Amino acid sequence: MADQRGRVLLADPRGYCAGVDRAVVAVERALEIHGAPVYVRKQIVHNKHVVATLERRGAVFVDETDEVPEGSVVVFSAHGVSPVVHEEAAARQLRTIDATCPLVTKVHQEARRFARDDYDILLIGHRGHEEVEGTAGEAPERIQLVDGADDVATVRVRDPEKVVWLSQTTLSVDETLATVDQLRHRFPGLQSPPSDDICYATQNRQQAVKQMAAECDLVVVVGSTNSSNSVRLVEVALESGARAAHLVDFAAEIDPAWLDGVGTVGVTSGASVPEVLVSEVLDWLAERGYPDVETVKAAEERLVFALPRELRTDRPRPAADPA
Ligand code: 0K2
Ligand code: SF4
Repeated sequence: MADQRGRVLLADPRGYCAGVDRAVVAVERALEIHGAPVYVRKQIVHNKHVVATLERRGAVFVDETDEVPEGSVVVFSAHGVSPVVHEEAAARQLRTIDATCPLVTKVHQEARRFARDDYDILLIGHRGHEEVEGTAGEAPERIQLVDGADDVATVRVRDPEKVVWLSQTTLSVDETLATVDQLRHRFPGLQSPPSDDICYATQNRQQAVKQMAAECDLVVVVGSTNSSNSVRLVEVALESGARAAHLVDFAAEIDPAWLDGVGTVGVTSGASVPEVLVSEVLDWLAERGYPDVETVKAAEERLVFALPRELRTDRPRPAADPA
């Protein structure tokens, strides 16, 4: 038990975004309508607790559609899938529910449009991330992935006047702008996407962390290690002046030694993180001498997406389920 009385700065917004809420509710609704098992291709969102909770309710997570018995119900995750995955599912007569976030679908549409107009597309994102695989699959012959400085240096285009950059939705805003600058140095005619590909939720969560980081001796980010947007919050905290920052899935993963000499702790969570996990972190901190919580507000979020059309009924949406 720490003997000092410290304070907590709590980022707002944090946690569930509109696309994650929709995707989690989609699996819950599919279970209500169709009964268990409902198959889900990949993790519906990148959060251990959400996946474990849905598994207990009867969701079965698989890596690929060929693991789903013919004719079964399968939900596609919030991160999106390439057209090939839709084709594979149709070939196996799977009943698909597409929980791709509409803001990811928007990037897919941009990719299709620029490919149709014969552009070379430089997709900034993390190699191997499901969202990038889905987006790149829209036009594999036109899209090249840019993941870091090596790719910036080696990427080749057919016509430097006909090249556009797009991005993954959950990147660091500042790092992406730096990458675009480097790309534009090589290709001055590089065009930008018609609207931001890094989504509102990613931007707002990073902004809230930036606002509080300089005051924080420690920032605790709640999120899973495979959650791109959550990992970015740790990086943003450190770049913005926090003395230390750590990612944890659960309060029990916090090392009490991290509190040594700490007066102010920042707390936030990634877009795939249910609020119950943040509450547990706040309780853990209160028990150790950090009972005072001040909110640091960066933006108001009111966006709500309709459920995937395969699940729409006249019934109103239930309030966000913390899973
Ligand atoms: O941040 P990631 O893209 O790895 O994904 P999650 O942690 O599942 O967050 C939700 C974003 C889903 C799509 O953009
Ligand atoms: Fe959609 Fe952004 Fe949430 Fe991803 S992080 S699901 S793009 S709102």
